[in-house]
Amino acid sequence: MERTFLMVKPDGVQRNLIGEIVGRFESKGFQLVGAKLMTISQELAEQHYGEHKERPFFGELVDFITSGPVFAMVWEGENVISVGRLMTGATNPKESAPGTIRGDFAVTVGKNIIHGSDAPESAVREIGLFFKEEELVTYDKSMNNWIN
Ligand code: FUP
Repeated sequence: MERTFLMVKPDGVQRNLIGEIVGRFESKGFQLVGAKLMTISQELAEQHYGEHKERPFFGELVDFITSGPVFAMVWEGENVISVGRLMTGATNPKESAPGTIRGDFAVTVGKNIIHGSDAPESAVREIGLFFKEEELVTYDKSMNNWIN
């Protein structure tokens, strides 16, 4: 089953959007397999955003993502990488459609609430950067009945 890395950025945590974002992915039908509230180190930020190293906004990007706690998650499900990107919306909130997370909650490109892996290779890389294998939980909800 496909997995992706999603992260509520410091602006999303500050604006109390963790529950809203987790709720959208749960309601859609994806399964949470790992999650933690954490502060990103300078080193991890530079690794995570390594592809943007030469871009003029790199310094600001690293400063922002290390400026406060983030909520890092791994989600599992059919096409969760591409569907997760659709639910997240375009990078620039000026272009992200209403109904997407960025379209509904963000205004500026630097502070766009959520990160989501953009391809299978980046999902594997990012999950590996943020989580140890033993922090991810594989479970089948249909195998138990915890409600009754
Ligand atoms: P996304 O995959 O949608 O998060 O977008 P990118 O990987 O292209 O960019 C990563 C982050 O860099 C964005 F979330 C915001 C920031 N960024 C800027 O600040 N300015 C830009 O012109 C492009 C990206």
